[in-house]
Amino acid sequence: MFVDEAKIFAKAGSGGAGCKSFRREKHVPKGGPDGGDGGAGGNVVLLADAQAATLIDYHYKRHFKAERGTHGQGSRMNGATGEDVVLPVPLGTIVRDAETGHVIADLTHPGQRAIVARGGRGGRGNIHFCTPTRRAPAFAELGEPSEERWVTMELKLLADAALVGFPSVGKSSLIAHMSAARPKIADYPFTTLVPNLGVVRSGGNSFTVADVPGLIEGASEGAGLGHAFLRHIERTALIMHVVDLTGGHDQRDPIEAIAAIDAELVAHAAELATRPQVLVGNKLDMEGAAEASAAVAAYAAEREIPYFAVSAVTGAGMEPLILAVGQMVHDLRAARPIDAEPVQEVFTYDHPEDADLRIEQTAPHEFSVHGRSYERWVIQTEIGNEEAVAFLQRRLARAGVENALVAAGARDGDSVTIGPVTFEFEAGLADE
Ligand SMILES: Nc1nc2c(ncn2[C@@H]2O[C@H](COP(=O)(O)OP(=O)(O)OP(=O)(O)O)[C@@H](O)[C@H]2O)c(=O)[nH]1
Ligand SMILES: [Mg+2]
Repeated sequence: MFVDEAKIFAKAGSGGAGCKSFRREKHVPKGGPDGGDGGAGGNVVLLADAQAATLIDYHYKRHFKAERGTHGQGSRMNGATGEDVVLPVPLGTIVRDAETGHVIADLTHPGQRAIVARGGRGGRGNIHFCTPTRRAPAFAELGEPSEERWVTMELKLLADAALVGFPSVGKSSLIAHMSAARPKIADYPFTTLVPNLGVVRSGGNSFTVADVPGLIEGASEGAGLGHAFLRHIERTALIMHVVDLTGGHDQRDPIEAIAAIDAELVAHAAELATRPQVLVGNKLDMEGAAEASAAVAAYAAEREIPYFAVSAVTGAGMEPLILAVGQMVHDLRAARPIDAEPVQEVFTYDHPEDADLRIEQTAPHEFSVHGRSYERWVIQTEIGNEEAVAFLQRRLARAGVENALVAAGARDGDSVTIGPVTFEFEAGLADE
């Protein structure tokens, strides 16, 4: 089975705590602060890798955890940064937040990275909190907790060519003839339920071909099985449009069948109207197929579409088809040079809406403060440490949180929740 979806749990490393420490020297009873910073936690990163072909590895191992940063120490020693976990994924992988469906990244070029879970920042050591009036800060920042989330990965096949057509026209029979792929072949519609990928050798070249489930009228609106697979076709350079020259069980006129499939492709994505195609008339070995083939040949010639009449069963006509498709793929690749140079692009996952300060009144005399940095300040504060809490309160007041609370109607004694902590509101802290 060709695997093109995976879901993983990514947990970054938390940041190490800053250190609260004072210099100790002979003859110096109490030296200045010398607590170092905590190290940052490692990230979980997806890396677009031209060597990776499938997402199958992520079906077996699904939990990934990056290293935490270590704590700062005395003598100004900073903690070590946690190691990132780097997961290679194939080009063409779309990465989403599993919960919200938000697209974090579309990894198409080698070297692109998506940070799917960001490591926590390290807390600052007490040397940073020294001021002329606070010579001996008896507090340091805690490390920032790490991010964690479920992430889905979806690989749109990057096959060179896709076999497209109604069910039972012989798409799987064709890929079986052209490549080492061995899909199920049977005389009923929707035999193929998941895409098959095959590698075809053609002259000195090779190309990849995808056999996808059959399309039917209305596929672009979700009818049948084809809909989910139309997206695979979007990224192939060439469409091998297969038509059953016998008309199949439904005795569908081949020309009408071709037009119906083309209409579904365009309804799915308008750009598919101009995607290079070859028409493949299949089942040439059957009675009446030769006449039908002549009609299709005329139709194709009028539209300047290359046409090949073949039999996937006897192999008749297959060699010229394979050579022609190989050549077309070769030319298309040359015309669309994919920059193989690795790119240094990093996608991060920010919630811009979370960054701003937002005050919410949750009940009479109860307020809640939202905003990523404010919540982080609280989380990184050692709440049992009076000096640390006083520092936090001044910091929040100076950042305008106090004024915003007053404007929202908060009065002394009201409850204010920021992140995991609830405080009693007290105005005027900024002036201290
Ligand atoms: N006589 C003849 N029969 C063929 C030829 N190609 C395919 N068939 C038959 O047509 C039927 C359908 O073939 P498949 O290859 O499964 O067709 P498909 O297009 O993959 O069908 P779905 O997966 O259902 O969309 C099978 O019974 C095949 O044996 C051919 O060239 N000649
Ligand atoms: Mg099939």
